[in-house]
Amino acid sequence: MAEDFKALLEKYDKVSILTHTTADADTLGTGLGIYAVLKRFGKQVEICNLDEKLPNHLDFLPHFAKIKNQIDFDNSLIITCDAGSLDILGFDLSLKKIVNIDHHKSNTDYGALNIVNITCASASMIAYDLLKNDFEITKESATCFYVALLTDTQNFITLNVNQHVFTVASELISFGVDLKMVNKNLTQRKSLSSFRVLSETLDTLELSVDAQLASMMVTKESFERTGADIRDLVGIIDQGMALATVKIAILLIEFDDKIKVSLRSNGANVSDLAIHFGGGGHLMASGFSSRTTDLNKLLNEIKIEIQKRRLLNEL
Ligand SMILES: [Mn+2]
Repeated sequence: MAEDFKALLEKYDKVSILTHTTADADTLGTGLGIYAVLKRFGKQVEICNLDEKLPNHLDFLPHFAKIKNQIDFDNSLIITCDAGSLDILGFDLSLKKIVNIDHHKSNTDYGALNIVNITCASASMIAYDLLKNDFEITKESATCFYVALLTDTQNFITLNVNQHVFTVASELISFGVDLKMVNKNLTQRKSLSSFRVLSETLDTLELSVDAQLASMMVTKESFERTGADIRDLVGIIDQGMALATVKIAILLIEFDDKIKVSLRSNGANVSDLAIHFGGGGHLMASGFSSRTTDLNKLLNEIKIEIQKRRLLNEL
């Protein structure tokens, strides 16, 4: 893979690094890490994202301010980060040569080169493995890859964490990552609106199927009352999974024109469940968007599909 990547990179002077919408620390950290590496290597590099608002608390990542919302290069090599499908990037990439760096189970192998490994806990692990032998890894790029890994594993506690994760983390730290600075930025920069929306959303918690299924909702009114936006919802669904009896958690988020759904499980295949509704993701963490505007109707449809697929223990 690394050889194929190098050969492809040699053919291009310019590289456009793309990160997915509803950006998280993995897509941005992976993208910014690759950005730092390739810039140092002498390529012309740009990094792009189509979100209206990026997660501000990640502005400590090197080159964060360089992220822009359009592709300016013609004839550049495209590198996509942590994106299971083209639609979540939002850019028109027809006729473009794409390197697809990802770890989602639902990845559609849309690239000319698909560097997809679903056993990796973050896309940044894959990027680091790809680059470490042929390119110079600096403190800057290591910081980006490390933050992506730390965040995508929820501080090293997701079920895909293994010894390899800690080996990579340790190697990255050896490049001089400032752990105090990273930890402070990741733990002490919450917005007040994120607390308020967490509180309101926990109040909507409903347990069903012998308390194996947890569901919560964020309504448009709740966004208005709390001043929160989608960036403030990170981690809320995991509160549902934290309950002892819960095997699947669902979070429905209401917008004017759609409902976004996040799914989590402790083993059941919610990736295929999300694909069924037009989305995708990981085996135990996935999501989709629906044009339906009725929260309860959609929740019911999901519950029926969970039952059909026997994703929970039979009563
Ligand atoms: Mn990821």
